[in-house]
Amino acid sequence: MSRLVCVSNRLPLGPNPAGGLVVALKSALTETGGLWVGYRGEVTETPSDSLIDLPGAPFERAAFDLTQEEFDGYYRGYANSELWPIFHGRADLCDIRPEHLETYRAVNARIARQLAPRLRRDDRIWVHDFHLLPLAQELRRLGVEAPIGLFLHIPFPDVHNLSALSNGAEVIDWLSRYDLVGLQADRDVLSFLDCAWQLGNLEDFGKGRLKVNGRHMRIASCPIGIDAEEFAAAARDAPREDRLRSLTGAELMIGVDRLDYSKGIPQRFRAFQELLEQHEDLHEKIAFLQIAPPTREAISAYQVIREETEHLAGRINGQFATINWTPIRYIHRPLPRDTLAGLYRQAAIGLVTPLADGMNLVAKEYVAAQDPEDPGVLILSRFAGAAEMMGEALIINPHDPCELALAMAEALHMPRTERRRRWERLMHVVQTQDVRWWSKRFLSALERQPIPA
Ligand code: GDG
Repeated sequence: MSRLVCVSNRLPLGPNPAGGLVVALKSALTETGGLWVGYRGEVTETPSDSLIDLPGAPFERAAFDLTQEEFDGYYRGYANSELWPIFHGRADLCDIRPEHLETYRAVNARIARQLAPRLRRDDRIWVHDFHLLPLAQELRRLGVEAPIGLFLHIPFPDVHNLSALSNGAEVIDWLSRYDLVGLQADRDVLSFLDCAWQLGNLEDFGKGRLKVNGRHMRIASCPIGIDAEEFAAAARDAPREDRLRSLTGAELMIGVDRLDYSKGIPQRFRAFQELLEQHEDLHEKIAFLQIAPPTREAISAYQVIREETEHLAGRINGQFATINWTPIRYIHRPLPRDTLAGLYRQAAIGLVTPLADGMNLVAKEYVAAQDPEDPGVLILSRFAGAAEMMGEALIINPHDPCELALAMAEALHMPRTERRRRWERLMHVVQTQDVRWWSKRFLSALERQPIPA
């Protein structure tokens, strides 16, 4: 069996709570073994010439360094202030600067130079996400011949958004150097084909086989999953003291998201306000817990979303709170994973309402955490990749506060038989399309080399 080499921006280090990518990849690599290459998470004055080995995990780990200037241009700049907003349909939040792109290209070229000597001829190389789009091009320049695949964890933009980048056509060219590009959902595959058609030179041979800018490649939809059994067990076994003790007869509604403008947190707060305005009978009967750990705080769009979120929470609480009831509890800190699992299980409603999201693992975690006898209801945005396979959730448009408020009321009143019927179907999807299914699906597609037409 050939060795699996994963490359991602961050390595899983330290006690910090992981984002979706790290959670998923950690389970995949623990299963197969292999090498994981990524950034160590601290800036250095002079980056080391070669990768630094970090023992102490069930798989090999090797890190690259970044200087402050590289971090600012590659990570904070091009990746998070250009690609992230563009790929989430928010060209208006983009901060386009030529020096970001230059640093992004240079950092990818250096990662490739450091990685190439560590590679074996029969490795399979699995690159992750939008930080590393040019990596295949750079590795090929250095003569690496092993199969290279990219999995993009975020949505693929439509052509209008991609064209708002200064180098939209170059993005398509970067992707054409991979043997396989895996995307979260069918809608992303369609967007990729449209962009490749309009900004590149596309020949489509069907069944995911393409020739883009003269190079043969495959494209596939590979929806990411979770370790459903492990998560269900964590929820069952969560210490009772981690549960919310002060509910006093109210139903719990929960949201868990990095505080990112793509996650639709203010929209969700406004819908809750609408619900409380329309239904006085629900006052003191529903408690909304929003866990929103900080992320990318140095970027101004994230400071704006934090201010908006905190302002709204304060205003809504001021409007409706009683001496015995605080409608919104907002926690701007990460909680331990086991505590989260227990809270999901306790919650009658899971709120997942992004404006754009590659998949959204919280939707799957919420379902896995439920008590089969008395499961809660998932409310899910139709703009999350998860909506393609989780149609038994209450699917909503997060931009419409009235529709979302109606779904909250419907979920609160849904009879147990219907809750169970919906949950069983959702749980079946979460269990069968889990994280192992996802990595097998991607890696077996990577092994099938494109057949030149
Ligand atoms: C990207 C894509 C795609 C959150 N708060 C805490 C905490 N979390 C964990 C959740 C979940 C993960 O972080 C978030 O995953 P998501 O999928 O919701 O979102 P992104 O971080 O944006 O991930 C996304 C994903 O990659 C995988 O491909 O689904 O679309 O954007 O696991 O539970 N964990 C802990 N404390 C917290 O406070 N411990």
